[in-house]
Amino acid sequence: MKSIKEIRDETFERLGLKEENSGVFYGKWEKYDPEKSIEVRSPIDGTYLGKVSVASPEQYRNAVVKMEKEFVEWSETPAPQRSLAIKAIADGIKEKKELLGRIVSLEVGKVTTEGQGEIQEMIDVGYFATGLGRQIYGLTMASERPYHRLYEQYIPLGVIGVISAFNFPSSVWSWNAFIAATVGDTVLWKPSSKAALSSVAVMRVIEDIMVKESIPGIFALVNGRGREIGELMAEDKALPLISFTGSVKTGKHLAEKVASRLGKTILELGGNNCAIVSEKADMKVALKGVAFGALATAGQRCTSTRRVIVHEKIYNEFREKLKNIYEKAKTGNPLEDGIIVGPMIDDDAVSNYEKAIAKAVDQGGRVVTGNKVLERKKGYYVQPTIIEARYGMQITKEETFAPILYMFKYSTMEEAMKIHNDVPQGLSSAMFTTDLREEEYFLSARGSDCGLANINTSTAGAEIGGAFGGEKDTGGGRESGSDSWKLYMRRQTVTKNYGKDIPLAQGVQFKIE
Ligand code: UN1
Repeated sequence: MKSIKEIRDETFERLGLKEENSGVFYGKWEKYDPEKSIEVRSPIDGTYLGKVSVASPEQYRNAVVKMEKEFVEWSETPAPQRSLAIKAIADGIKEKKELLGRIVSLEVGKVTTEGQGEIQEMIDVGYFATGLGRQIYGLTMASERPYHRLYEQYIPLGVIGVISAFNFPSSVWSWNAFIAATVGDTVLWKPSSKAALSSVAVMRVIEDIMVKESIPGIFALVNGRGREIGELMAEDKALPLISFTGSVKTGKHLAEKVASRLGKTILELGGNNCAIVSEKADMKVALKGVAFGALATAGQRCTSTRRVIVHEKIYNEFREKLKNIYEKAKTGNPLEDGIIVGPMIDDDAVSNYEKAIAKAVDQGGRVVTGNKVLERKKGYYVQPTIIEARYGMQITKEETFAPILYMFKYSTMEEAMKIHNDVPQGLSSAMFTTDLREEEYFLSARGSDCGLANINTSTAGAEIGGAFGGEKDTGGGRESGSDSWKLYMRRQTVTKNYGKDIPLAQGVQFKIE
């Protein structure tokens, strides 16, 4: 097995990355600034990966102005043509999938298949956007007046701000950017400062494709801290919409700021996703679904399964079988074959893991397996943990970005649903059952209160074709598939009179002669 340094060198060379990279791009790359840079180390073993310089307020402004300028022509380019540009970008990313996935793995510690999956998600949404270019529909209504036409049209908003999180450092940007660009917007991206390198790699690949295919410079990248660049974006009237993925706390702050200037937001905030396992579940399917949801990305997905509610009749059997899976699941270098659980993103994440378990035990929880920090100097590794919990424990209502799974027991569907919904967050949910009535209960108004509901599959790992997002503290936003594109446009109701008089609506008379 090659060292992380060797893998880094090879991948950097093939992608044209340097040790010191500018993290600011708007049609051209700003010069690397050693005074303002982020040092990137791999959470796999602490290997130094390189540096990425961040945007100054002035560079930020330049990037916004450039995106405003590009918007004028881009918004007038026919949508089917725009969507072909996105197709070319998706094709180009496909060619570099392996390399880009590796950068994601190196920087945020995803196991190989998940790093590759992340890039696949970009390609998928790119092809979704390709079709969308010919499906931007509005409705035509019957007018109450003679010789009148009443319909709605969708018009691009302008420059869209995207603030993405470390855990999906490229795909969540593409959910927003590829859809927004297809409908005619330009996009300014501020990635997480924990995933600066991935953003540079993605933008380098896209830049090459844009030059080759003569695609105008509709994407800008402004690396920087949330406190600086994020704040500038929140206050900036030039950004009619900001799509934000991250914590509830930051999301609320951002939403308030943007709302105070009457701007729009798409929020994808915390999740506290739960799976219900019925006594009528297919045990194999349920075990795999819950284990994947809880262990994938080391529990650092918004969609990670954090709670499981198991029917009392199969509770002990399920717990023991799941414990077995956990104890066999290998934790370690995510680029090695057979590793299921990679590292945590940083030392803070390890501390949060420790604190949450300590609180859970303090509040009456019992550790079934796990509760061990494996390494926190050369990389950040923890043992995935299962905790038997009781309904009402405060810690189980909070989102801890770590592989910690709380287990509950239930006897009736009413009871299961009560536990399930009694958390502030509402992103993803799952029910494992082969009983049609239970399934429909789960999907009814009395059932899951989340934006995503899964039957016999995991809370994590959504496809791009559906609208992605959640309710309550998750923020209510929707991104990616279905009709999420509407959020990147403004709806205009058009009334057209082609008659020789002006009849008024509601029969109102207006006599001036
Ligand atoms: C996230 O964690 O912010 O559904 C996004 C999933 C992925 C996306 C997660 N397709 O798990």
